[in-house]
Amino acid sequence: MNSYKITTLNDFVTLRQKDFPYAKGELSSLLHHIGTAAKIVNKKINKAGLVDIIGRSGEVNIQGENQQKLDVFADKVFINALLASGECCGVATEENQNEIVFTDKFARKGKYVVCMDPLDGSSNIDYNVSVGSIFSIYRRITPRGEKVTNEDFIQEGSKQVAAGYVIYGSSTMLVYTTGNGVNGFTLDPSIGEFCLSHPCMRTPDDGRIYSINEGNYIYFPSGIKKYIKYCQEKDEDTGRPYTSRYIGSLVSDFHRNLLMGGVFLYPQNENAPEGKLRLVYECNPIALIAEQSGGAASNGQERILNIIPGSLHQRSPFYAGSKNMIKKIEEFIA
Ligand code: AHM
Ligand code: MG
Repeated sequence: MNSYKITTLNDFVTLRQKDFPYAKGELSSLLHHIGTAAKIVNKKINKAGLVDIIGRSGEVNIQGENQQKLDVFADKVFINALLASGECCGVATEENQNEIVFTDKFARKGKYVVCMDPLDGSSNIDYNVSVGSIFSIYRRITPRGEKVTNEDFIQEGSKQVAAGYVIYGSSTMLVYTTGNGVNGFTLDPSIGEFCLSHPCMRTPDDGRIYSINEGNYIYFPSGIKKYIKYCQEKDEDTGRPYTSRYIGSLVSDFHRNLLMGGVFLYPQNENAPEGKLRLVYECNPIALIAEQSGGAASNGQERILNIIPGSLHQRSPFYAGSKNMIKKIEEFIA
């Protein structure tokens, strides 16, 4: 093997274009622009703790720009990158009540819409905890050249043509799928490129980690309470008791479990009767990654990717990870 050879994200998406016989490179261009936006957001996140210091000195930040909240910053960076790609005709994000319709004549011809959470878990930033960006790409339903409408953004998750996330952690990674397996790329800061580090990611069928905010225990449905007790029981055959790990940052919790085997749970509870996470731009993209790596994702009753969203910011109970663990959770809920 040639140890000097690296495969960058851009090399990889271009190579993979051949997997789609009719692809003309539009999706590759879109993924390339998402990668660029992620690098800009990454740079800003790395400086998060310095913002006040810089602001106080009065030397930089006279415009007040550094004070901008990071989730608003990330939102703007991703939207601008998607507009610049020329392949995207509209974006829906957690930060905006309604979908953003790109009206210029090039963007209107774009084939794709993107739904995203530009900075998930942003309440963790002040404490130097990992956060993420989550994205989901659909082919538009409305004809090219026209303005996109709400129906383009609320398609069922199984219609996603690509999905992924960026994790801003001890290193920064971009993980994505186009429905043909999952691949992970680590940002090499010295060259400013995402490099293929985790080809063909597979998650174990069984895991030993459960990730849930147990502080909400008394509010959980009884099936979930019983499942938690099951995780804590001793049973040598299944390796129980399991280990509990919960960061409170979906991308980080999911990513760890993807690599190690485990399950992420965010059930409905008395305070959040539909759960907390948003179906369109949090659950669906993570669900596609889960399935494409050999895992599963469910709302407790049915496959996440089969749910037809009623609205952009709809919430859903969410369980994702190792497939036998998801099956077990569904049994407990039933
Ligand atoms: P956000 O979109 O407002 O950042 O919230 C989503 C985050 C997820 O990353 C995480 O899984 C969850 O909220 C944690 O919620 P909780 O603090 O209720 O456990
Ligand atoms: Mg979020």
